[in-house]
Amino acid sequence: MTASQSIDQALKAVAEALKREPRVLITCHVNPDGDAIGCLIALHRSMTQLGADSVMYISSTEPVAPEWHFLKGLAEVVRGDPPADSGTRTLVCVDCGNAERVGNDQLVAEARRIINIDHHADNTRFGEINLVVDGASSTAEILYFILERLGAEITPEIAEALYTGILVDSGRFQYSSASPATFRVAADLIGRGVDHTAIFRAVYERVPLSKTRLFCRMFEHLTLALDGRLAVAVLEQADFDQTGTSNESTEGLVDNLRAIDGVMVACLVYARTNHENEGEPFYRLSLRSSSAKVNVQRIARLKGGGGHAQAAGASVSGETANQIIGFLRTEVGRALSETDSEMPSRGN
Ligand SMILES: [Mn+2]
Repeated sequence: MTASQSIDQALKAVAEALKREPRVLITCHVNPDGDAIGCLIALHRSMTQLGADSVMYISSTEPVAPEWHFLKGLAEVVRGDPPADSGTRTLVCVDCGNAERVGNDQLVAEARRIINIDHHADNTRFGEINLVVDGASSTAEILYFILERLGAEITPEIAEALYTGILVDSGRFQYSSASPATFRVAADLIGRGVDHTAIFRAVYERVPLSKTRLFCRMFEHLTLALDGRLAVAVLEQADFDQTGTSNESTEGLVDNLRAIDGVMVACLVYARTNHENEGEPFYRLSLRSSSAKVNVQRIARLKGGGGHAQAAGASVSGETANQIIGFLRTEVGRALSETDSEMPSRGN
């Protein structure tokens, strides 16, 4: 059986399962990005259209990054405590690599059934039904093919939500995960009324001045190591306080570190502005790699995190920023030397 045949069967199986679900609770990972929220809205609208009783839910209560505020339907998402009748609903997780990322262990433990739709290579297959396509640009791209098989009408609102997920997770169609299928899906969505220029402007060109100031702080605190191949920037609590920002303003910042000429691995280390353990150092690491040969997911996993080969993250408690930088030098150095040894002709 070819990979595409098995993906086709899995898409069909998920669509058939969703058709039979009268009551669903759709959720994604905590601190959601455009792919996660886009999928939440697109699937919710589709299930509602097909007659299901559907609720959208995100366990974290931190404000969603302003980049995603334009998405219609965001205000309908239940935050914090799940609805009282959650135990009677099938839990559908979109863009969520493992059960912990749902952010509510009890909800997962008590779910009557879990359907897991994702594109993270390290997805733990925690559902009863799992559709994980790790080569896909985004969960939104996978969802498009599910909705097609569900027979849902791709309304302009659904198209906009899916397009946003694809746009942001494919790095504006520039990452290697952007395949011919990605472009075909995007073209179809634009044909259905997506105003791609308006979405581009909403996501990338409405940057609050406060975030731009945080952006400047990031470059002020930049450290280059390993012959300029590792870029690390640290944002402390004071940087957020003095610029009037909080963690949601870090969305996309790390990509600007990776963009520096010569950088192969970029990491933004930032203090959590909303964590529960007041006073305890608690950093979030956002890692990016510019080469498929350097796998940052493996590095994130050493700190209990995960993600994709070229985009991953982790949370670290009980370490100083300097200790984290030391860890990154060691591990990125190791990963780079493995890459070097694979390329014996390198050197002139
Ligand atoms: Mn995603």
